[in-house]
Amino acid sequence: MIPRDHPRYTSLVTREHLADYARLGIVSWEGLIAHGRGEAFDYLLGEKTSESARRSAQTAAALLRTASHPVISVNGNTAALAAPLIAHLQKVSGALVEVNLFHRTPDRVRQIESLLQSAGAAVFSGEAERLLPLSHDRAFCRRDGMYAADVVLVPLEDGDRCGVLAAMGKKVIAIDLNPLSRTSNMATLTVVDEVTRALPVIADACSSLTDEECGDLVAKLDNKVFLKEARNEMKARLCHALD
Ligand code: PTJ
Repeated sequence: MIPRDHPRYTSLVTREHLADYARLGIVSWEGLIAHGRGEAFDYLLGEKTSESARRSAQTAAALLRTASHPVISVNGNTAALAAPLIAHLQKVSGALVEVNLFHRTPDRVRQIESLLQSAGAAVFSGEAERLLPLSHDRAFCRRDGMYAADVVLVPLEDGDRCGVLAAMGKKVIAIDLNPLSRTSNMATLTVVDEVTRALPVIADACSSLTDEECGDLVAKLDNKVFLKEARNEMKARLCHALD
């Protein structure tokens, strides 16, 4: 239905894909709204990975590589957009993959776990308990999974769980196109990039960085600088467009 020569072909195909997954119940209806917000910020980034985002993605790899118990948290949008990329990142980082949902139902958890498994991920599943101090269902996680993690990667998140995980002493890596969001500002490190562009950069760096490079990147980590660079990137593009 979508003509290949449409100037917004990729964006339209992605929207259709997410709408299909929403009809299946994997993506929540609210997830479609979240995607639209992401698209607006991506427009301001020129829909490409900035130099600053590349460095933050490499730093994310360094955090995963130096972690003793890294966990990748997956929600409906991330599974629909990037299940094979999550499976690959798991292989090169050794992280656990655990489903954690805001709009949580047993059916959605099962569907998302099985989508990840068919993409090649080994999903850490089993009985989840209400372990995080949150009044909504993102509180559910596994005692030996996210609850015990020292580093948690949270693509496309809303801010309160990020704050809670950080307050528990965990290092939180967010992937979020919005450098102003609560998540971006509460995370230990934010990769301001589209999730399907960010994950391969993180995975490549997991494979290629030396231990020394990982140590240097972690020592230099300053999330405020990464966020400022992302805001400046957007500001420059906006000013250029308005000139
Ligand atoms: O599957 P569930 O039930 O766990 O629900 C997941 C959603 C996404 C609905 C839930 O986490 C949510 O409401 O998220 P928010 O609060 O809308 O935050 C999502 C953030 O991700 C926003 O800051 C968006 O700008 C950003 N975002 C959206 N799409 C992308 C993105 N960031 C990176 N890549 C994207 N493709």
